[in-house]
Amino acid sequence: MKVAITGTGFMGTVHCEALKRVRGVEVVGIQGSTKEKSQEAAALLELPKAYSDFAELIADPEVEAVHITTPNRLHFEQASAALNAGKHVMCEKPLAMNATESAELVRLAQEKALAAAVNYNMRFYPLNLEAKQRVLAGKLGDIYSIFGSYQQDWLLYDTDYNWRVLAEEQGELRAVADIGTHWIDLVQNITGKKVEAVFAEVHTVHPIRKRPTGEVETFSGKVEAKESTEPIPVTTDDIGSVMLRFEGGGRGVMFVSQVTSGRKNCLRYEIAGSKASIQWNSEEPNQLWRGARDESNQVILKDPGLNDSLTRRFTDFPGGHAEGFPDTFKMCFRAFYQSIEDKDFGPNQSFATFEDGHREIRLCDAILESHQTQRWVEL
Ligand code: SOE
Repeated sequence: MKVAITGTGFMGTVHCEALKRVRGVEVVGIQGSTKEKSQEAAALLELPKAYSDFAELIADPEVEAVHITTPNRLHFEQASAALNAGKHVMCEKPLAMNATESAELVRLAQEKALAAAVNYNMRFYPLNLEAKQRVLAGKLGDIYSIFGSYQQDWLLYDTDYNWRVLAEEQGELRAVADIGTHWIDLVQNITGKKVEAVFAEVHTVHPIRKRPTGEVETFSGKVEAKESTEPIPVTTDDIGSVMLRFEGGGRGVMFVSQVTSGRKNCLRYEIAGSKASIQWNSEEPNQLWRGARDESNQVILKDPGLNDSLTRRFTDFPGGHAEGFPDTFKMCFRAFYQSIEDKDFGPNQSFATFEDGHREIRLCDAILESHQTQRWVEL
């Protein structure tokens, strides 16, 4: 399977390195915003082809699948063009800028009968798969509550800047859409329960940020000081609080923030059922806490020798050998390319499909509407 990547930022590199670790996949080229950027990235990542632009990439008959890792505003146009050119698509989240676009992508992928995924990679930490299996096997009982958070600190200061802070590049919601959708996708995937209604408030801590003149890579602000800046109005949220109602009656709360000192990339959930509860933290991903009322609590370790069969399919190292962020990409791509090999383009996949990506966008719309109207909004 020959693959090309569009986007040469943080995510382009992560995708390329992960793809090189997936059996049967060959990355043939990359494309950035200019020919020079494509060449620089191709040299750095040791890829044969540096495309001049996206049109050249999708016109390459050798390319069978495209990974989209560009800013959000390009996702719709690029995913549509790639599907129309007969390529399978793995798109970074969010799938598109609004629900009209994402609905159209769902339709197009079905019409073309191609594999179409959104990279909600968090699903592929082995212990999140273990959590899913435990819920499915009824070990938690009926789900009563789902709560947690996703917090980062890379946008803490008003001098922190990246394209994501701009509504025209990221979409109207930022913290909720950029990291909150990971949390919602993850807990929905683990519990099998979809969010039915939301009540939300979002908040912008820094309505004016100091934009450095020139481009700024995601997470790079702390190591690369910029001398010259200009003030820029920001409407996207730094913080979001969302109450959630899940299918089957479960209640939940999600808190997201990109301005929490010391929290680098910290997703936490606690899922409580009638028999037991589980809790997980992405900064210690190889441990899953299990709480029980009538027996001692436990810490379940990532260990293929002890974990469930689904977890084992997506775990490559023995217990005690930590697996983390880059491995989740490898495993997500493994599942994606397996579905292509199996010619299984249906909706029930272990990775997030375009349908899942579309639902996340509808959820963001509902969260924004709830914030604006200060009432519950149903999906
Ligand atoms: C930035 O907040 C970001 O890179 C997200 O866009 C990713 O989806 C998340 O994995 C890490 O943080």
